[in-house]
Amino acid sequence: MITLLDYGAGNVRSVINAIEKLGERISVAKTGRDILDAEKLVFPGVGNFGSMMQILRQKQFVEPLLGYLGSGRPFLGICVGMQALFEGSDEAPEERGLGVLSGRVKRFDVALAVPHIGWNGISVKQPTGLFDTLQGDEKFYFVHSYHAVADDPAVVLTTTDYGYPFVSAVQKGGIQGTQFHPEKSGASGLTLLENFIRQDRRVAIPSTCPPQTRLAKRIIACLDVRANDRGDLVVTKGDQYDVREDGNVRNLGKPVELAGRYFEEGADEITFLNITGFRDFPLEDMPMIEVLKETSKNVFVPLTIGGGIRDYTDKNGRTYTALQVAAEYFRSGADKISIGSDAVDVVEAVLKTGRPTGRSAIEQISHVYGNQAVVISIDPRRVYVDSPDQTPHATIETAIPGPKGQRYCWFQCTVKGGREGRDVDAVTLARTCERLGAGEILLNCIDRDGTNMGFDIELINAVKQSVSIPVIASSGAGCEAHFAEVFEKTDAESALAAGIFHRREVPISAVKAYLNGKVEIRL
Ligand code: 1PR
Repeated sequence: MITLLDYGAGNVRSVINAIEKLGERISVAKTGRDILDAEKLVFPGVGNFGSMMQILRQKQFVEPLLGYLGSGRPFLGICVGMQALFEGSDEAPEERGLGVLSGRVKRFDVALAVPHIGWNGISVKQPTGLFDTLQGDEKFYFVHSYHAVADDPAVVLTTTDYGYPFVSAVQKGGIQGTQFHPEKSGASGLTLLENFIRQDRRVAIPSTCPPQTRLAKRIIACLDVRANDRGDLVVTKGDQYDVREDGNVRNLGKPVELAGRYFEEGADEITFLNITGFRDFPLEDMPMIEVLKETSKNVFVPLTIGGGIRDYTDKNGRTYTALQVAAEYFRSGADKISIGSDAVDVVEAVLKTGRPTGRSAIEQISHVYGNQAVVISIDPRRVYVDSPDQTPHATIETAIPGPKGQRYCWFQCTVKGGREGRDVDAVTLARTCERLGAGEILLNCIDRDGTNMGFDIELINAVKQSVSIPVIASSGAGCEAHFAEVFEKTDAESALAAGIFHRREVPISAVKAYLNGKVEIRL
């Protein structure tokens, strides 16, 4: 029996699902007594270090936790749950950590995108049962802006490189912790969790740990989901956002089934976009939540969900906040939420008044769940001009001239699935959202969507060069070479595709086989 410490933030469902998948029973600790009585305790932490410690104190969990940690029984802290073991964190300098390991948690100080998001390797430094039957060259899923700096090298179980080596797992007696998410790390992560659960594994250093690790470029499968005209929830796919063919919504499959297939085929992440979320409110109409719950039972890579994340008042006058919508998604198995139309409204308001309100969905959700949980989905289209002084927007000189031979363009943000253009450009939107607390940009492109022409390299470079958070290149992938092109010609951290995967034109495994040896990927 595993006891899970749930302090109420983030995606504990994935951890529960992973443990249950391994055939183990799990109970959620409701009181300090439950913690003290646990046989094996798992503490998944997500979000902000300060909020986590405050909630632990409010719930009077700190003393029981310290009691348990002193008992020598098995403990596994995940992500911020591992960071909690240290004395404190620069993320919330006023909050004390548990202090069972000496050292502090610091923000990444690197000339690379922060948060560190994606699949990276580990170098195991001391014998352990956690990696039994693994080779040591596997990659695990990370998503964090802060990392632990341990005073005592003897507690460092693994290091990972991201600009410099950082502590990616710790071990001291029965206490173990991983900065990465085993519950989101596919088959390797499940093996690690099983090794923890069984506690009877061969203690050793895996044979093929790399001396230096590398972050992989991610390949993401995207499922645009909506109800068709018969009311069934289907995965659809547009041509430049038009999802109808002969008057009917294209039906490319069932969301849960398709997500399961992509997990098996090696997708590094799966994104669901509720593309009619701008008019259907997710908490009134629950099928997307069910999709998420069902998917997360069998899919052990990160799940992002977007569509309809905004404040909302229903017909009875009841008001819901974007934070409540996001909370429901996280509870149902999402690791990240993505905000589209609402981000454009917020940025327009910030540009008008010159300052953030602190109350936008981006600010509120990132404050509670951490920046890494907030993705901004941008739906831009090109607007051509003859010269940059014809528009106040950020323009580029383009190698793809406009219909009248125009050599400059800007990338206009749209809302409501491309139906409405706004007076904001994608570069300004991305930069402003980063300032508000977004952790990643999902950069679609209406001009390329569904065309199989390849990614819009100029758009991706324009946005990527203006932010320091990771960028997901999206729209237009038509063959394996397009993925190589986007990683060679831009610094995008990941590439997303839909149509070619849904239509089985190019399997994810073929993309990875093509990239192997050219760019770092997770095989
Ligand atoms: O505005 O917060 O409610 O979120 C709605 C979300 O739904 C946004 O993220 C928006 O991008 C998405 N969306 C709305 N309408 C459509 C549509 O297609 N009619 N889909 C839509 C966006 C674009 C990509 C697509 C790639 C790859 N789809 O996600 O998957 O372009 O496609 P490809 O590889 O076939 O070229 P809100």
